[in-house]
Amino acid sequence: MKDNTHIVTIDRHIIDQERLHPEATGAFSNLLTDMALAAKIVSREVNMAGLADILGRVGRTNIQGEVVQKLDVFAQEAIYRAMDHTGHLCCMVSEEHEDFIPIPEKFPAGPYVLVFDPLDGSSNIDVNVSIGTIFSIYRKVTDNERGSVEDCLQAGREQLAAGYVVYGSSTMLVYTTGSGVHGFTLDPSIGEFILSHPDIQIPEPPNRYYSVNEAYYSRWGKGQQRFVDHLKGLGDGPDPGFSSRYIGSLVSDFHRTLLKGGIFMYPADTKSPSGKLRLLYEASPLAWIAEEAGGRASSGSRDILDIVPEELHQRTPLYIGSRALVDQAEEYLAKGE
Ligand code: P6P
Repeated sequence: MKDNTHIVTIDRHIIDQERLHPEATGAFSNLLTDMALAAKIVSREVNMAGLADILGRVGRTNIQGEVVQKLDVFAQEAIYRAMDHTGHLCCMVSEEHEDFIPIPEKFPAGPYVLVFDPLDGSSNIDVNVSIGTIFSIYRKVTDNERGSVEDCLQAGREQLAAGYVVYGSSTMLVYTTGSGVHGFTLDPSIGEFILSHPDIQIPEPPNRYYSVNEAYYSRWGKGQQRFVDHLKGLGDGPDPGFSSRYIGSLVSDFHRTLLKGGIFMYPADTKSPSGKLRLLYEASPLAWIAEEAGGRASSGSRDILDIVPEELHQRTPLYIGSRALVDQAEEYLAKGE
């Protein structure tokens, strides 16, 4: 059992991780620290959202006379402003922006690229369901000082860091830089992310959870239908004894899958032939985290991490979680009819 009695902040952990890489300059560590700062800012605002009506802030100007932004716009701005002046990034990609986001000329540029979904699942805020931020860091691949789309269109295997923040009953930041997956819980009383989940591994054998929106059953291919039928005990052989969990918030459904095991699926269907989720800033970061935690992530036919994006907001079907279940999903999909 790991000794969890000592208190490790995320800043300390990032420095300790940096020491595993003698060639590190500290720039990369600063990026992660800045991301943690942005997460604290977003967490404060998300947790106030429930009070927005009471405080008279929704859809009107707030007591400071400021026009209140939608939370996902707020999250976008908070991350952008925490990262744009650091001198470590050459450009960014956000779910909120059609094109890649250059670093303002007034700020120095650096060798890294940040891709992120500032607030995934924000439609769930009104009903107090957890939502999240997903991010990933790459090294630029061109000589273009201020970055280019080419620097952003990299396969997930090229990631240097990947992480997410889940704004739930507590705010957690989970990240990997290739040396395991580590979870930190925000202590708002001291404004610090404290290491609470060191070296996360997807449990084996997994809890028997499957997670998919079954309302789309009629739109799925035969292989997908038969896989879910199997998980429900409607296929051949004995009932495998699964339970269904679907929150409808990717970060929350993934976080549960990471800590408990099972499989999360967002399949392709006749309405969304490439699925709904985005490859660059949703599937790839979570896929690396899943692999680092002993699991797997697939498009249904190939590893998510091997897919080279052709456009910034490219979608992909996603099967992620316990390795054996992702493998099994691929087998059913390959059998098809
Ligand atoms: P559906 C939230 O809108 C989101 O982008 C993800 O967080 C979530 O996994 C998915 O959509 C839910 O989509 O079609 O099941 O409502």
